[in-house]
Amino acid sequence: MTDAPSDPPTELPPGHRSGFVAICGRPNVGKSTLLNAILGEPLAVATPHPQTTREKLLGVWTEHAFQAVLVDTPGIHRARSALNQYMVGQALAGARDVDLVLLLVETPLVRSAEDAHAWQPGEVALEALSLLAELQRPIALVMTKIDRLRDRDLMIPILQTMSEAHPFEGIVPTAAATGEGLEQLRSLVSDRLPQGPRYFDGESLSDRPMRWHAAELIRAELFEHLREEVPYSCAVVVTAYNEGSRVDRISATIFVERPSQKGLVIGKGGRMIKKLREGSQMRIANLTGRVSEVHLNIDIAKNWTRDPSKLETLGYREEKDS
Ligand SMILES: Nc1nc2c(ncn2[C@@H]2O[C@H](COP(=O)(O)OP(=O)(O)OP(=O)(O)O)[C@@H](O)[C@H]2O)c(=O)[nH]1
Ligand SMILES: [Mg+2]
Repeated sequence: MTDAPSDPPTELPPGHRSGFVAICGRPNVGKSTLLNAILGEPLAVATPHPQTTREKLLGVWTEHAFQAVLVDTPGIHRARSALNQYMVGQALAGARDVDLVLLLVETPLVRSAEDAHAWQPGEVALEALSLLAELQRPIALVMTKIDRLRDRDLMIPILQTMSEAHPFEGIVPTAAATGEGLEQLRSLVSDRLPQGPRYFDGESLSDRPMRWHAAELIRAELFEHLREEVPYSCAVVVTAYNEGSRVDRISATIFVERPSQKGLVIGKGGRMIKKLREGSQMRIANLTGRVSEVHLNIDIAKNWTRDPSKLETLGYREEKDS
């Protein structure tokens, strides 16, 4: 993970800090939401469904005194299919060689002091922690979604239990939804970055091209409108992205695994595909600030989630250097 520093050091204040910070944890704990809350932009797709994020994404957090390159990662879980194994591989690749790993753990919804004292992290969370610990990078614990806990005193025994699981660099309770804890997280991150120049210019927000983000935003629409396994069986490939002065024109193909899913994506009288197209246009416009016109095709890539060579054709490729 090395990019040539792009700003002349003279423009930066003395003692400027910079580095990579991975955002890791089980699926659905709020990793992408936290990245978006820190950056103040809907850069990473976040949905109520676990295993939304499939690939790592760099989100560049630039302040005067530091630049933290945040790495949003897929949830670490027990993976069976080729797609799920790719996702966990992406998560661990995202945490390799970083300056700090943020391990996100969802605040349990305990209702009494007794429950809070008895609470233990789940097996999958502990497995995620041990996989990350093997990378031998410093790990800080970020408890997420504390806004859902009515009695904040119940947090004390929970933090005590978590602090016994690993010698964390720090522990911060947060709620990306309300902004709680983000200032404390900012201090924790900036204090732990080494001194150094910026990796990206101050204007960059993401390492991914707009066509990648467009495909992600179309996937977000699939998660919003389609049920059960259907969004998990979909891959989106942007085949053309023409950026105009006022309107961006985007063509994309949605690949499903089975012919029956094609009918669900099109919907009765084409109503679903119309809804997906309109929603995608709104989401893309929201990120770019320009009007977007989306054209969607649908195709079948039979059982692609289980076939490593089809994953590659659909763009899910391991980078050579990670
Ligand atoms: N109440 C509350 N909900 C939150 C908060 N942060 C995230 N969520 C919700 O938790 C769900 C999952 O959020 P994501 O950001 O997609 O979680 P993730 O860890 O990126 O999930 P994967 O990519 O699937 O691993 C969404 O419905 C979010 O709105 C929070 O601070 N408070
Ligand atoms: Mg995510």
